Amino acid sequence: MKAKQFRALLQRKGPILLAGAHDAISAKLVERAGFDAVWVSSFGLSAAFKSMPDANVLTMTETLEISKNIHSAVRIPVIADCDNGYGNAINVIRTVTEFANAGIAGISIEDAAFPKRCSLYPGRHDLVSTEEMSGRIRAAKSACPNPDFLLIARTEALISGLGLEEALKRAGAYAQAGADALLIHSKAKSPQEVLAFTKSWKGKTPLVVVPTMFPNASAEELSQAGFKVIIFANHALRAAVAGMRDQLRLLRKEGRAEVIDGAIAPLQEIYELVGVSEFQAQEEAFIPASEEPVAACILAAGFEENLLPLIQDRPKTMLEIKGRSILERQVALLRSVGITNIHVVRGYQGQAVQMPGVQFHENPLYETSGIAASLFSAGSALQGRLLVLYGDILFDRTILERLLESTGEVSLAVDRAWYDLYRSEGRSPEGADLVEGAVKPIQTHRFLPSEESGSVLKIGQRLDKKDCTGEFIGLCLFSTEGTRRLHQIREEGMISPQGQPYHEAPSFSRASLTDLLQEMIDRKVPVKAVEIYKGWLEVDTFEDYRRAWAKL
Ligand code: SPV
Ligand code: MG
Repeated sequence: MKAKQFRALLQRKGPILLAGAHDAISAKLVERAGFDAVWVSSFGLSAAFKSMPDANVLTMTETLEISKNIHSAVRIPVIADCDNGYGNAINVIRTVTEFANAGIAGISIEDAAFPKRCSLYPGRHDLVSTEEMSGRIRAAKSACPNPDFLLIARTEALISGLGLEEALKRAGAYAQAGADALLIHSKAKSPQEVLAFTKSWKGKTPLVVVPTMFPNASAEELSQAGFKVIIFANHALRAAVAGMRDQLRLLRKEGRAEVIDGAIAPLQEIYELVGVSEFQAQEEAFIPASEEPVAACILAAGFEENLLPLIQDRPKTMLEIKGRSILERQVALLRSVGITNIHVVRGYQGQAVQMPGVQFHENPLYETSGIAASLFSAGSALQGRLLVLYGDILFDRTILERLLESTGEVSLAVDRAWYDLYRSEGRSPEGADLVEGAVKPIQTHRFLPSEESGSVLKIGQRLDKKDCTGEFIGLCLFSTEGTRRLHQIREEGMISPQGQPYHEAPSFSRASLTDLLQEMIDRKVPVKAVEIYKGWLEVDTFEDYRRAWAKL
């Protein structure tokens, strides 16, 4: 396909411009700069891949591997520099077959003897005979599995000082042997030598030039003179070396990365080049969100005066409803969706909280601290994907399943029914954790949870109800990144001055979960609302407890 693409370029008017690449990312930049095709430069590969001279030190298979990487990274055709074909006609047969089968558009082989030395190096440049090279070309053409594959025959006659006549003679013989294009290489300091060649050349085979040593010659000028393909062979490599050399020196000297920030590609550019957004879309499409195990932390330390004497000898979470405590019901539900790493934070009447197979943490300061402090009592158990829930709520399994499917950094189960209650009856449950969402719901008598979860703008108990869109039910999921941010807030909160209000709390140590969530929102951590409609209850009062009995 790419071989055909290159053939089409040959039919187009004007020159075909190639730039050399030494790896996949430099090839991508060649493509983005608008070049027609990529030149896989043996000079560039030897330097970048091995930091060795361009002297047949890279094997055919090494060159093939890198050429394949480059080919996969770009949509434009790739022409690989295969030196002298790595040996005689038999080696050339294998080379051409492998490169053509790999989808490379074409290769160049030169008449330098094996092992070759880079054309630009001073010193001797031995060539094989015209007959030997013609045999290699015939072998390549007869063995090539793709008729569109381009075989560039390159003569080093000018490089080795054999002169114009020899260059013309060899070029003619190579065209005769079946070459699809002829590269006339020169290391003269001016384009005169190659221009003299085109003046005398009478053949029809397209000509290729590499203007490294005569950089003042423009593509336009070379094209006018008769060159169809112009290869800027090593400029990307040299640009990269100059950039790395200068910025590394400066970085070493200053010891602070900021000093070179303006001179290096932003991370976003690298992400974009390597396709991070496609990668994320694939992750979302093909990797189940639940693959990373979820830990759960049940916050059951608090004391609720309203519920005395019911909770005289046990905390709320141990209240029995039809023979099973709230905690037992929660743990059974969590296990039913595969969550087995379960932590419970105890405080008030802690000794009464018992449950096989869960891990306990203590908040001895439950009387004077907030829910956030209870959460942080679980310490290093707060790791990876983390579900956090109040110890006094009961909820439907589907709510839990929907929350676990959410891919946000922080996802809250938010009951939309609150909105309908408030709008129609002007009522809001005492002490409800209110949520202001980015998307205002429409009040209707029917409801279908939105597949998309909207952002949470504000959360707290003292928000203006007119702006609120739902109630946080006390069940939320943190992604691994969300949990990391939670720890960051904890560390910073611990060293913040005491006695200063923290969102709605009088201080950080008395903060509730909603204060932590508001802090996350303020820090631009994406907090999403997973919309639900009823299907849960909280046991905060006698009335709640009575209702729980009636409902279950
Ligand atoms: C290359 O880029 O590897 C070439 C061109 O073959 S030159 O380095 O000028 O020989
Ligand atoms: Mg080369």
